[in-house]
Amino acid sequence: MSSLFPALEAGSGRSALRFGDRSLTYGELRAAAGSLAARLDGAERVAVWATPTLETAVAVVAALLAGVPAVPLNPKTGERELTHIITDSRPAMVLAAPGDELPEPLAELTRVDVIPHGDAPPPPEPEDAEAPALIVYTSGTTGPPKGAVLPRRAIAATLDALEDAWTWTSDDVLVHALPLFHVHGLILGVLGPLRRGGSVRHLGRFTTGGVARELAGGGTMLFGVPTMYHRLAEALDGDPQLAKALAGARLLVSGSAALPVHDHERIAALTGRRVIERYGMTETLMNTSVRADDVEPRTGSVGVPLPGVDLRLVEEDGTEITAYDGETVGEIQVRGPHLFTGYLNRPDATAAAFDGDWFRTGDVAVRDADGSVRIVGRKATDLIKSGGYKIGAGEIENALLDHPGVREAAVTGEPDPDLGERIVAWVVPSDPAGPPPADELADHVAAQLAPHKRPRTVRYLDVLPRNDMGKIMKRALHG
Ligand code: MCA
Ligand code: AMP
Repeated sequence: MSSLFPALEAGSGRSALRFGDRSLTYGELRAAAGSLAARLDGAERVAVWATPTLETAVAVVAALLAGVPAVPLNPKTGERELTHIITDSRPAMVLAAPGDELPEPLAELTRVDVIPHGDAPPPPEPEDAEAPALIVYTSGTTGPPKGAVLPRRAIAATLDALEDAWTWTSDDVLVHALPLFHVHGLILGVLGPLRRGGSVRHLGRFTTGGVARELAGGGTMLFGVPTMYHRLAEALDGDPQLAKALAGARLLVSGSAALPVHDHERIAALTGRRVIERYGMTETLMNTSVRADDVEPRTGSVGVPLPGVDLRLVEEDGTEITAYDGETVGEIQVRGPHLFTGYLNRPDATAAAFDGDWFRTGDVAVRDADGSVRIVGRKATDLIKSGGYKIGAGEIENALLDHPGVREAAVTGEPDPDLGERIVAWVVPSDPAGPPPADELADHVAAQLAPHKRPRTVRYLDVLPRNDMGKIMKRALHG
């Protein structure tokens, strides 16, 4: 397979990465990643302490150049989840910025400090397109997160399909503030601009002021989750500078969850620009997108299948739906070169995720006459999307049940104007006279799993509603 990053080979003086006031040109990135790649030689797999920094970008590029699969770690992951990821993926080393404090579950790993400069040319990139490049952990309905193994072929295929859909070029300057341990922020947000030979400006942390500043200062594209666009829509009313900055962008792209129509419309009304949506998944990378050259407004649509992506809708019994009528609802299944190869150490889960060579997304949609897709829901009620993060109800229930003050627990998602869905914990306390305070339960989940998985609301019950089989009836909880 040819190089993932042709622009790195040339190593020009053009800007590649900027995080706050630190930046690297293609030449500097080539030298820094080349030097680090030499230090990874022979490692079977490495973990990357994925803070929103230049070091994370250099570490991931170095691992890709060295042909060593990288596991990006959320630095806020709690002890229970981090232990699971390390035990499951068994990295030989952890790459981190000098001075970063690493928690106990990483203590046994060889630490490699990432220095964002160097002097070595990169090694020749691996030829094998199927070789694993990244392992990204993603939640399911039950149990701990699974590691999706993403080959080089999938990364190249998805980024090249987006080049076509978005007329993405080396002149584009991408602005974003997404975390670097998921597909959206890392593959689209960092590897995307690098594959095109363009540049990325990462804000470190999302603020509406930071977005306005970077878009006004040369940014051409913005990637965000709906929560970020919601916050931009809220801020727009009294902020003409922000409106001007958004209006000047070439492309505003939202993904990871549905962007509500209300936010689409507020942004369009106040900036004259339409946000476009694309639809993807950790296991599939990007499946569909509204195209940049589409002249129709596509509010509520995730657009058409990307080049190379086969997409079908199927009924509950697996029968393919042939209608393009905007109303027949079915599960989205996809196949193509953009798919992962499987879940690490989980052949059972991998087999269950496929119907032949079609990947079952679990997302439910309708298709319009022009082939564009509208997502209307999700098969599993036990998956929650909050702030663009996918969260399994089961993993939070298990963490809550570990708390001595909790006898029984059920977790659901409730609509939330900012987060899309908010995590609600329904708890039967061990001692009804002294239930554990909501803050304590939120802190407990944040420490074990991750802060974004903490319940935002806790409701106390005497018993959980159960059916004759003893199964919790989650639908009855909201009644
Ligand atoms: C709060 N914090 C706590 C606690 N409470 N820490 C410990 N214990 C607690 N009890 C901390 C948090 O760590 C965080 O710290 C800060 O308080 C605020 O946390 P939170 O309220 O959770 O954050 P937020 O302000 O609501 O964040 C909104 C957000 C975020 C910025 C939009 O949700 C976000 O970055 N979402 C992006 C998700 C994403 O990238 N998804 C892609 C996956 P601090 O302030 O230090 O941070 S989906 C994907 O990849 C597919 C392929 C796709 O289609 O894209
Ligand atoms: P993740 O597993 O974290 O990669 O999240 C993938 C899921 O995010 C998909 O299965 C969808 O449910 C959801 N998703 C991603 N993009 C969109 C979008 N534009 N509209 C609606 N849902 C989306």
